Amino acid sequence: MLYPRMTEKRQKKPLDGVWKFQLDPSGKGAGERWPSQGIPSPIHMPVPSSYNDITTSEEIRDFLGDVWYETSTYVPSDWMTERIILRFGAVAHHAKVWVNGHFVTESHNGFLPFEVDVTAFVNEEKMNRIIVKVNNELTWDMLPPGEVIEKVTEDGETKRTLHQQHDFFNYSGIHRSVFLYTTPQTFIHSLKIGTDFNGETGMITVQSESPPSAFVYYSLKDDQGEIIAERQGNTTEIQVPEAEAWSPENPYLYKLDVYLKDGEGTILDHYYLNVGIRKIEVKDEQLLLNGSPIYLKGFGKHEDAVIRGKGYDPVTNLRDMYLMKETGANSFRTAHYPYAEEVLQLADELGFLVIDETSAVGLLSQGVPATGNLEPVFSNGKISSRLKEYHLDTLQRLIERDRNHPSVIMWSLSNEASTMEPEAEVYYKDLVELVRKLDDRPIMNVNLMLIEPEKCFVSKLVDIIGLNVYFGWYSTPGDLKAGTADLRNYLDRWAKTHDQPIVITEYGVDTVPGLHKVPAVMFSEEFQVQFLEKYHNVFDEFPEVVGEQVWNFADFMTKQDTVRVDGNKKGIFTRDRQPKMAQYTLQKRWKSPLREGK
Ligand code: BDP
Repeated sequence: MLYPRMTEKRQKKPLDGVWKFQLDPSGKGAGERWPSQGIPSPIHMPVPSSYNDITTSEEIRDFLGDVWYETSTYVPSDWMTERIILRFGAVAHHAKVWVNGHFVTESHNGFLPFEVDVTAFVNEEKMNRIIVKVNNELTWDMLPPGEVIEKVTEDGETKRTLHQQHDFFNYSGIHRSVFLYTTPQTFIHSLKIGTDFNGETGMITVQSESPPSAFVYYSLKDDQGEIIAERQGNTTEIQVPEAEAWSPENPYLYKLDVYLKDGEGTILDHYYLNVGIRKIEVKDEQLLLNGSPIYLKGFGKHEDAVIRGKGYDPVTNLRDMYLMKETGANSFRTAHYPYAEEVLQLADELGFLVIDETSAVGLLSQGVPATGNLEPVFSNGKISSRLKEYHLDTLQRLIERDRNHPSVIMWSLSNEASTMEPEAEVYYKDLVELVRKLDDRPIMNVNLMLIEPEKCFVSKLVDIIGLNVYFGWYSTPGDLKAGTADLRNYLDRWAKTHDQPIVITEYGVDTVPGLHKVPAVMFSEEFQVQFLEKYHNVFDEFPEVVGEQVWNFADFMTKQDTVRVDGNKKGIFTRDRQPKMAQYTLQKRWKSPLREGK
């Protein structure tokens, strides 16, 4: 799906701002005709943002169920000859949309964009009313999975709570920008860019999907706007001699203008894209960027910020990127769901290598308290064919959305699933097969530290192994000597049983900023520093380890729990993006040359 862009043939109007908002605890909105008559007793709510932390109401923060949003806008008269599209960057988790009382579309994916052609429903001379019903309940037919539990309290009230499997707050609402945009009637439907680099020459392949009645023209320009090549046809190849390869140190972007013309040469449509020429491969237990080994240094992140929750926020995003650069990071993982498209645009421009993850987090049953065992989820039917369809659909849409970003270097299928269950193998085989059909980037799957390398049914299917490790924290708490010995042993077993390179996708400890202790104890800043230093020494013993991403970039909000003090505190930065002591530990390591190849 193409990101909306303004050109001389396309217009766009953001609908971001303050919308009307109302909770609907009894689900009466549709029955009372809110979609056609407007929502009756609204309060003000910003878009994009999570709604949870904006007001002082506990009811709104913890709300589970339907809420309604409403806005109104005029549409310029000169749009009336065009296709008019309404597009949402993401709404968590379910959305139904009405325009001027007409139901136009729905979505059930909280982290991916959706859009609908509303040309037939907009008025030229009157205000247009857009109404969105948002629901934030999770089920085991979707990702991330979850369950609403109903309990009748002593005073006869039904209390509904969300049982979720993942460690981040269930922020809800219209999370990303909303646009009205136009395309001409004859328009470029999709574009797929592939690049290759042999050390000198760059190769760009372009495939466009456009109506057969029109002709496609491409113009490739360097970053000064000088034309390098011009081509024609739905599918084409462009060789770029002495190409500037894209990398974190030199995120050089070419610009590709794409025109659709009629038989007379009149321009019908125009779209453009940034193109980074780069080659990413997994070879001989190494990760190669443009032919040379690359070591990933960086973070697992979250889209999470004070007040706006998971709402798209360019201010926080840029602060994060500058802090990551300053720390010496060259990469991050979009844990545990697809991030806003604008984040990937920044990663292209600023030079970050991105592990792009689906929202498959929590495909792992929690422990059974009586036995301490993990209850299966693949083999007992909890993971249904519907959930698998949803996972496949998410992967396909993620790849179609993000495949043109040079920053995206691999796809992560899931985080910490029950891959020790034999039934997981068939499930993941189908995911892998789909990805291979759609794209040639390496595939990763991220493992929980309870997964035994000898008994994992999925790792053999992927190109690169992600490991989340917390020895000395969740096991042998506070004992870093035992923790690092366990880590060494664990990595050794992975290295012996698998041929693929390993990225440490999570390692870290909760740390209260300002808590200092000598000797170090858990939760102190000293403990976080020592944990990182000791882990790094172990990583350096393993040539198979081709990357380290600390959990987490910043502190983030979780549900209320006995093991969380106002959220997860494993951040290297606080939630308001100020450094803890450990930032200097990372900066020292990541800004100096690591051992050969790292
Ligand atoms: C890992 C999860 C991550 C959690 C982290 C933690 O992948 O989402 O936040 O543990 O416990 O298991 O901090």
